[in-house]
Amino acid sequence: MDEQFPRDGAQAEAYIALGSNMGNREQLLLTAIDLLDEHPGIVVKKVSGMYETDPVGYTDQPPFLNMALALTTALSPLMLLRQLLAFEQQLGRVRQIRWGPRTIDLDLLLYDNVKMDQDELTLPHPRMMERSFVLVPLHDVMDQTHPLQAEVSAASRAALQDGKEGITLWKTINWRSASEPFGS
Ligand code: GSY
Repeated sequence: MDEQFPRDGAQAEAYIALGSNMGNREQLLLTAIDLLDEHPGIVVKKVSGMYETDPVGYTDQPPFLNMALALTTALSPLMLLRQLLAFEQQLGRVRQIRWGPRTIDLDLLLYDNVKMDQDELTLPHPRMMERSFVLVPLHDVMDQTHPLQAEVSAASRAALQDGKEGITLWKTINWRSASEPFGS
């Protein structure tokens, strides 16, 4: 599929998860958003709140800041993934332990309705529906008509209601195109 991209200027809709728990977490996340939006093949459409979240998995590490973005892109899924990895490197990504602290994580969650399972990339992201730290911010930016919207909405509400997931809204972000729908 990848060779067909970019598809004559057509824009795909994609969702990205961001996380940081090392260094200046807030600045790293905001710089990552700027880098994405400055890329000629990417337009950031919506930016979630910034959530502080208890670490999941390997718990002996500092809390994360997590966010999600909705964007449109002329890049293929693999091109977008590789660009995310390049931005991680540019931001000086550090991760000493596999599930441990990291300066910046940029994960491709969804790309249109693409389903793929390759060594380099699986779509939708295979663990996204199990992770409240992904679902809560994703709910902020997900298009109302997206096929997963109802599921993401229910999971997000449940995670915030019982308070057990350790997710709190840390900051709201005033992104300039925050209210523009995908089509604009
Ligand atoms: O890509 C996931 C990195 N990560 C996170 C995270 O982003 N947030 C929280 N709360 N826990 C995490 N554990 C891992 S690994």
